[in-house]
Amino acid sequence: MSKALDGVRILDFTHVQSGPTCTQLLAWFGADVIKVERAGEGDATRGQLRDIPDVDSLYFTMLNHNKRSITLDAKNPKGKAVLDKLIKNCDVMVENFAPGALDRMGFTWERIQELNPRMVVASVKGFGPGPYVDCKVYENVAQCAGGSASTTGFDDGPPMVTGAQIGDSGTGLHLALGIVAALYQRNTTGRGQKVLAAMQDSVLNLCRVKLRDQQRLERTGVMKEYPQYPDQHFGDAVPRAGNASGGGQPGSILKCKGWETDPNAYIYFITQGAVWPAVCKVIGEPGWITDEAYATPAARLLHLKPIFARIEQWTMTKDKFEVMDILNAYDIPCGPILSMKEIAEEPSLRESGTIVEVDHPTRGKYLTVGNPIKMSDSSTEVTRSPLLGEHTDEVMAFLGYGAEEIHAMRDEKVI
Ligand code: CAO
Repeated sequence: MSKALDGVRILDFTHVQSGPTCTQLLAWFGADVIKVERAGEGDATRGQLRDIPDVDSLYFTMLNHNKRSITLDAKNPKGKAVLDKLIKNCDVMVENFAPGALDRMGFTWERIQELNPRMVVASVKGFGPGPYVDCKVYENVAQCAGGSASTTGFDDGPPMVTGAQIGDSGTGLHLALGIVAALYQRNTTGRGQKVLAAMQDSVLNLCRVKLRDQQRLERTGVMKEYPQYPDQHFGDAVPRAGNASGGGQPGSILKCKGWETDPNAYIYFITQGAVWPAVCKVIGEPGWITDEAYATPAARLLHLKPIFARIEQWTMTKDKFEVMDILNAYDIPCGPILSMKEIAEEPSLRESGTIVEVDHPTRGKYLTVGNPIKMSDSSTEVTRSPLLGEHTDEVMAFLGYGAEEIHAMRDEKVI
């Protein structure tokens, strides 16, 4: 079977998480991704959070599948000459160095265009143009600067970061879309272009509904589906909403049987208007179907806390999977809180290729998250991440270097 991005060659100058997520996706869609790493050291994540001594970490392996790796000192003149050739032979360069690093290496946009006017140059940076443009940024900084932390957590607690890596992997996803769009536009213009995904912007895009709420709050002074309503005061900025859905269908995380000892014995329960009568019947409150205080969504907004407390009395009598089975029979939207252990062991996720077991020559077998995007005409086979410089010789040979030159450059630590 062919792949969506067959024939696209990527110069992958990325490291850590944000850039590598992007190029891994492109590799899963069939692009030939050549990861360029510093000779001797490689991507810093190879050695970070190691669980086995001297073996590439899971941090690295889980972000760099289906790629080739070459080592190169991009600050050495001979290394720069190799990069020139790579630029001429690739369609896309993806990088997430600190601001200005690529220019300092001598690879400005103008220089890259001179070498290959068709090249798409895609960058992740912490911030777009503005006061923080020169800052180095990691995941949680982006979550804080993009509006996520101020709107996550509970009203009586501090701002909170989330486990989902919306700053890094979220930005990598945005960048991948920009690259594919730029390649599509190149079909008509014949030109490459610069593509920028700033981590602050990507987080904010994922927090779009909170900017919606900011404006609703400014207009009306109150947000009736937030837990602060009706008893507490609203300030001038969107407050943290705990586990409230914050959307048009009120929801909450409720305890299930076993919550005293199992930190994940909970379910997310949504009281969608259309199934309110079913909710009332299931929890044993049929009178609430017609009771004026509960009968309409607007009336219920005044009583969400006691409503969820009553529903929780019911969910606490069942385990989360029993609750799920019972509610699904009535089309009541709900979701069990799944631990990573439960997810790793879930057979359906293995069958769909969302969780994949990969074999690695020095690590052995490990689990990873496969391609979350499934395509009917471009399947994904997840292959292990490359060892440092594993493909240097073959890529150098492809660029026209002979065995002796490769040997000499290795002796000089250029590659
Ligand atoms: N050969 C020679 N030099 C190389 C090289 C190579 N193959 N690869 C990298 N380098 C050099 C860079 O040119 C840079 O040199 P200068 O400082 O002289 O310009 C140096 O290595 C360090 O690069 P860096 O500043 O990008 O790396 P860092 O570890 O100091 O910072 C990070 C890391 C992530 C904070 C920074 O790269 C950054 O802000 N990136 C943009 C935002 C981003 O992607 N953040 C997400 C990271 S994932 O959590």
